[in-house]
Amino acid sequence: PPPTLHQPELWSHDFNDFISRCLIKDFELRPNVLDLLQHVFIKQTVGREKILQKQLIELTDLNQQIGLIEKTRIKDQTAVVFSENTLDLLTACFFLFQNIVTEQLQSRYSRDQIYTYVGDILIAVNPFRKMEIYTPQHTKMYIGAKRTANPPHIFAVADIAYQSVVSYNTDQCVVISGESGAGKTESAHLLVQQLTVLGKANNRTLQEKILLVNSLVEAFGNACTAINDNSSRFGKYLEMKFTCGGTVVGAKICEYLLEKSRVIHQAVGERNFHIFYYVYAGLADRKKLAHYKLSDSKTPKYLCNEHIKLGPDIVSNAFYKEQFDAVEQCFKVIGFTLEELGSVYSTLAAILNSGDIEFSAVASEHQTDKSNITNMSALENVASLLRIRSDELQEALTSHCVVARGETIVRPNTVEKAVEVRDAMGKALYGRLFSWIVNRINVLLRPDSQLGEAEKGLNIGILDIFGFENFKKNSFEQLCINIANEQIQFYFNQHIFAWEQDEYLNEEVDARMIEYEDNRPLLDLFLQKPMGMLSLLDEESRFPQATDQTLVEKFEDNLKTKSFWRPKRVDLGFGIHHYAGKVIYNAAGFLSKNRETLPADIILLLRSSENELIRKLVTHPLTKTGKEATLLLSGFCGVFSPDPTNCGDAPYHPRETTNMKTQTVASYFRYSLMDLLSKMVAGQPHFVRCIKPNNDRQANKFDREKVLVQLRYTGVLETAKIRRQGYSHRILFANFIKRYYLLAFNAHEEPPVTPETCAAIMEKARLENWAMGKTKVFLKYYHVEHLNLMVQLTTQRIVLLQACVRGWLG
Ligand code: AOV
Ligand code: MG
Repeated sequence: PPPTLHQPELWSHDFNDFISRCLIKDFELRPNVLDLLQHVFIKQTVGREKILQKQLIELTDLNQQIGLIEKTRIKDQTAVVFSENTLDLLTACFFLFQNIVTEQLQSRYSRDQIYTYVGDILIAVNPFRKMEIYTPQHTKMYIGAKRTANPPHIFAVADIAYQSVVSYNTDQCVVISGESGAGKTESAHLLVQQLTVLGKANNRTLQEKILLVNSLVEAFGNACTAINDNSSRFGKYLEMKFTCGGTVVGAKICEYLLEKSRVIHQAVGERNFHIFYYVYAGLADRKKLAHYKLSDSKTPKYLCNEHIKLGPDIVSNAFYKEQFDAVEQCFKVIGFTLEELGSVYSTLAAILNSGDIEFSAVASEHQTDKSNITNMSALENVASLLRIRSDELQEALTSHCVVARGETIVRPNTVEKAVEVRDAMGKALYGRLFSWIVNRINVLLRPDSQLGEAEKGLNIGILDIFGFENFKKNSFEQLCINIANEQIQFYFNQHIFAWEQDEYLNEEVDARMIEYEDNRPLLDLFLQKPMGMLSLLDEESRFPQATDQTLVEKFEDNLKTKSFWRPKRVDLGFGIHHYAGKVIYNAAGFLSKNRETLPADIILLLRSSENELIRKLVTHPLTKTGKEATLLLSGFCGVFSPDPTNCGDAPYHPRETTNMKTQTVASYFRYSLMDLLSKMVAGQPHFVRCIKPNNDRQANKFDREKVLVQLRYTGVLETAKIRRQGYSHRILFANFIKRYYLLAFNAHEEPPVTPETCAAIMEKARLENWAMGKTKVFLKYYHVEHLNLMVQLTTQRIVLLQACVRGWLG
């Protein structure tokens, strides 16, 4: 019997499935109501009463229907429901739908069921505590199991992706999304954990290495923010490589948009990248601080920030020491040499020391402010760690070259300018070190060159980026992070809604189009050329006289949309209405962050280092393939060469320092997004939507409002709808007939491959509500269930008959 709304226990497995069954099988009238509810829910009604009123009138017996629902569900909102007023009715609908979904998630959450399927999407509500659901027994339970055989789980997603790789030999990709702190990174770890088991890495070391990769990269790319103690400050696409037979043979990481500015500055209550603290404490523990020119009494400036005094806390922190040992162990297992490790530590120590270089102003004869280094010891430390000459470093920090009428003139740097150069060096060194580590890992985990192309060809990619952020103060970094999330949301929409509907159009199937919140206009607002926000930013970055103020004014003059506004009384402020909510940004520092120029003198100097790693960081493209090299270079070296492709080995010329045609962070960002997308589009996607149940990182606390907002903006509710209304199974005529012809024809018959044959089968099976395309039959999941059951029965009957006949004859 079909379930009813009174049986919440039946909701547990897949509440979307439940809703569809209730609404389609039980009460014929209900889909209309649900449509309306979702419409109301998505559009938020107010201001559109007229249109909705018309739709309401079109629905027959509406009051009766609402009444029906009222009796079964909305107990405490009776008054609203029975009002004659349309808007009140709609409000009631709104409450109803919100109740159904959030109640469901909440009741599951309270029973420690953090996972729920909505259609083929997995919703994961962050438990904020250790769960006993990732044990080896669980791992086993989900291997090759039918989805309905076990409770929803992240391991099941790993399994589906894996089974698809093996059965269809096509690339797969798992897209994990959710706001900051929702649990994306944890989910990514769990997926890798399950996939290494599934991939039966016959070589245990490879399995171990792949498992360690995440921890290693995250030590360098994650940091404590106001929202999440282990917040990803870069985007990570981890590809696990499989043979056609399903054995894991290697892995590869692509990293995106590391938030380098964190090296030199952290917002209130936030910290630098984890690795700095680990190394500082770890080296102190091994009495090696002096060797790396660090001191435990004087905390490096880049690690203290005005608002938190970390001081000696760092060196005595047992957790940091442990983590240092763990990171070192990761490095070693993955295959880094001791020499490389030493260079990594030196580079990190050099960055920390560089933050302590200070400048003071001295008047020069030309009345331009000159700067002097006031603490030469810090300068000496940096030079010795980087294995470069300290006098040259001093020169590169305090002066720059300009070319005028063919002559090279040395100009002094103001204190402000010198500080900028110093910080730019720290950021660049860290960013390049990070990329070098990632690239080294990729080389070490590359599939064996002995394997044939076909043997190392299949990928399961796992995308884990920084989540949507909305802090008290939001800067350029938040804008980039949020645009990236906007792009992922767009991809989700395309996949779930747009492409599915395209298929209906192509096959000329009459399916109702689902309305969804299309964030395309917003992406255009950011990415369009030449009038999008990033283009405007780049344009302004090219004017030496531009300021952050002129930039915001430029935005205001050119971005004429409701999604952009200037809040009153906020200097340099502008607001964006993102898919996930409204964010107020502060444009202070946008231009300099976007230009991010590292003077050529510094590059030249670093290229003269006696340390091989330092030289590598500034000389060669880090990856070999053409496109990747171009991407990396456009981000790294573009400053020196307007044509990024000839950068790596091209002879360097200091004259190019004054060339304003620089590659900016914004343009690098744009390339990276495109690159990421091209990877995602190449595989079949699986979606994991992480939900944060409260803002306090507390276990067992379910803030309904908070969850509801996330469900709304991620489009989960619309997904439920398209999964219900859409045809989840689309089968080519030939395949359909081959599988089901027994239901309408004799076993020895060979019916022609035509739509008529398919229709005959469906009619014989007494099924309705299916659709016929030009090449495929479009079915709902319950049609397939029914057809399979019938085929099973028919086959049994035939076998029985044959047995009887054999009995008679024999
Ligand atoms: P994020 O990746 O989505 O944020 P994380 O994966 O770092 O979020 O999760 C934040 C914290 O939530 C973790 O440090 C854990 O304490 C907890 N957590 C998440 N998932 C689980 C789970 N399945 N079991 C137990 N605890 C969990 V960001 O990277 O900030 O967007 O940029
Ligand atoms: Mg993360």
